[in-house]
Amino acid sequence: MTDLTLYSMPSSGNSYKVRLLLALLGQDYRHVPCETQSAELEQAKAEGHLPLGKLPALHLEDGTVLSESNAILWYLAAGSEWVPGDPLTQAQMLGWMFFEQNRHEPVVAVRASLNSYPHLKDQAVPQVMAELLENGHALLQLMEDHLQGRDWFAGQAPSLADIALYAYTHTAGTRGGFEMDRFPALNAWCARMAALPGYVGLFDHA
Ligand SMILES: N[C@@H](CCC(=O)N[C@@H](CS)C(=O)NCC(=O)O)C(=O)O
Repeated sequence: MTDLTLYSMPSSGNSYKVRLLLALLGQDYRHVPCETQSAELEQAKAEGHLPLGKLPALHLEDGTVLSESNAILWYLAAGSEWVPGDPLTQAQMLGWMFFEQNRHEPVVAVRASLNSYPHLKDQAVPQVMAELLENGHALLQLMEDHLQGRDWFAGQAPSLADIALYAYTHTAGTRGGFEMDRFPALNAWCARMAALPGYVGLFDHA
């Protein structure tokens, strides 16, 4: 994997997951930033660089394009320490990655988007924001409960589950307005993630 091009949205957690894994793996890549509402994003769509119309999209050396953030993580991490070796822990990791896309992202990330992107302000009506807040707190509590007595989401070491869940959890307070003081185990886990060798933050990219 020497010639990788990543189309990613700088402010998006789904895109950040991939940038974070690439950094943790020490893997070089060409970055094409396409922020929301930007000419670059429209151009990437018009030129066919985003087959599913969404970011992130990873272009491989042979021209193959991979979509869906968690599928891209799976491809990049194959054979690395980021995928547990035994099938049970691997299935637990995948379970948290599906949870992230099916339940966490549609609530935690959506509230952050409504809160922080000016073009979505019209949708950020009080009832919607209140429901997302309540539902998000319940999801974060599930994660908090799971982390009692354990450092990582699946198995004894950090895995793709941690990267997938970290992307939108670490900004749930600052961008989403969630009350993160309620979740000490989650906050400690976020600190462990940020201390990993090679870690980059959401906006630490070319
Ligand atoms: N399930 C997809 C979600 C991708 C997605 O919704 N990307 C958004 C940014 S978070 C996007 O490309 N938005 C630009 C647009 O819809 O025009 C993934 O995990 O990759």
